[in-house]
Amino acid sequence: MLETEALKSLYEKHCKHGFQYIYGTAGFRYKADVLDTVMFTTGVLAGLRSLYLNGQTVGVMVTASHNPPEDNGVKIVEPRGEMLEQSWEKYATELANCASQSYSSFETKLQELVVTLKVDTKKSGGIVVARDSRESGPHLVSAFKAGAQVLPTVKIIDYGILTTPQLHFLTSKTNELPEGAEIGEQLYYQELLSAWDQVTDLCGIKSLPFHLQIDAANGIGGPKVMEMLSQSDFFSGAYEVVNADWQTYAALNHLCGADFVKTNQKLPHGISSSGNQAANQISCSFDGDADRIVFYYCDAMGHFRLLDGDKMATLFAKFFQDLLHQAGLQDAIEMVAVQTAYANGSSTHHLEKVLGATVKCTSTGVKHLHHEAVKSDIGIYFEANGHGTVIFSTKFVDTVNQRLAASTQDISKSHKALQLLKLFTKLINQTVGDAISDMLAVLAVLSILNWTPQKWDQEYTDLPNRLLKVSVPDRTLFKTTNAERQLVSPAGLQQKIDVLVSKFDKARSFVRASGTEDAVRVYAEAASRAQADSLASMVGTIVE
Ligand code: 16G
Ligand code: ZN
Repeated sequence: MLETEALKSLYEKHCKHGFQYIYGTAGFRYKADVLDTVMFTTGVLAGLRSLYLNGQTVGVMVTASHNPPEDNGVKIVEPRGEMLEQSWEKYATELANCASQSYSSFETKLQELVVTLKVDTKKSGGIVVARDSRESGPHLVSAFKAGAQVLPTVKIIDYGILTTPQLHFLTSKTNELPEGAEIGEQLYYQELLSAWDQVTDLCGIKSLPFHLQIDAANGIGGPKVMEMLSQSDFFSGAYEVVNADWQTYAALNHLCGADFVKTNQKLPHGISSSGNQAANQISCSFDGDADRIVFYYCDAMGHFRLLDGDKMATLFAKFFQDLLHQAGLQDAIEMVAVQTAYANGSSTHHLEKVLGATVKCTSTGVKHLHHEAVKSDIGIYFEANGHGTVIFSTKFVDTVNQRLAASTQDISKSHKALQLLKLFTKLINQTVGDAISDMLAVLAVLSILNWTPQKWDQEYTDLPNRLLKVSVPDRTLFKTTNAERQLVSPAGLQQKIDVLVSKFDKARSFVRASGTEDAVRVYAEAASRAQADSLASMVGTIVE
């Protein structure tokens, strides 16, 4: 570790005083101009995490996802590509707030962490870092690197601009592949495209059954998906990317992108309803850092129809369930679908009652869903907003490999099902929700099932729902239980919500504090649009 004088000089160059930080749902996320200090301390903390994990490489992503262009943020990624171990969020918050107070407070906290965590600062470690396309990115990455220099034995690789899932993927590959292996963006494209080619070859799919429109939210997903698809003969002429203006900073997430489409339940800027009415047209929107995706189309009347995270979860559940049956693995392999309270009641009903799948509900935020999903052999997790993926256990991979080795009937249905199961473990980025990889996986499933967007949509009908954002004096007073479905504080509020809910048909409503904005969110669903709207507004009024 650096000597006091060098440490102090770096600190003084990068840290400012007075701001209070919290490591939230997806890391630190604020207006970019207050982030210098926390970037610096996150550099230190990422280094400590790597040393604590015996020198394994940790990842760091500088992004504020779907937030407006003036925001930014940072999050730490574990060596296998998962979100930072929860017990360390506290250390990240404490170190940032001490640095925000004074140099001596920062130094004391740093020494304390080194001792408490028994970190040997002479050993070597590694960090890979990347940023999304925001204007503040380069400056914040420099502050981060300055922090990482506090532990000079920790080596940093800067990948420049990447999507969030690419950074997760490369972090995991850095730890998995032998030293000297060529690791970079290209590896990501090759793995996905090679899985895609094998899936389509196996299933005799020669071309995409629809024309595909991709709304890239004017974020980093645009150039990355174009880079990948330009390397594929299969996709040649089959797609078009709109809102790909990632170098106009102010355009990021503006009137476009997954969050805009999901929240407003309408087409983004740049995509028109006329082109979307054809049965062979499907569109999708990424968010600003391309870790979320939603699909949509327009029906014959020109009405916008959303195919969100819930629809993706049910699509994958049906697909994998069928494959497990065809492969004779339905009893050997356990599958679970993980949702949050925001999942539409109809999707949960469809999963449980129609598909007979096991459904679990967790708090909002990928780390919670991921944590639950890893407990199963196939864990399908999606937030309604389009953030999610499918993860497969080691037992699953071993079982499929063993059965494949024992299966000699190359042309049988069960052999093909086993091959497909194996290929989907490669087509899907299991480290985190990934717009690009999820897009390929959905397109593959629709092509294999020979489903149009309409057919996919008709699997079940969403209950009308409404999401409201309510400003309150202190959102920290809103505490929940039962996977955020019930309030325990403020006292008595849940009872009032229950009374309102009982007045409507098929109704459900819950209230939780946002983890990314200074507000409280109210969700309501009911049998009709009018009922969902009234319930949301009534609950909104008693929350204020
Ligand atoms: C973050 C989460 C996202 C979640 C959202 C909820 C990650 C990587 N991202 O963006 O999954 O849906 O927060 O926001 O976990 P809210 O707490 O403001 O409602
Ligand atoms: Zn995102």
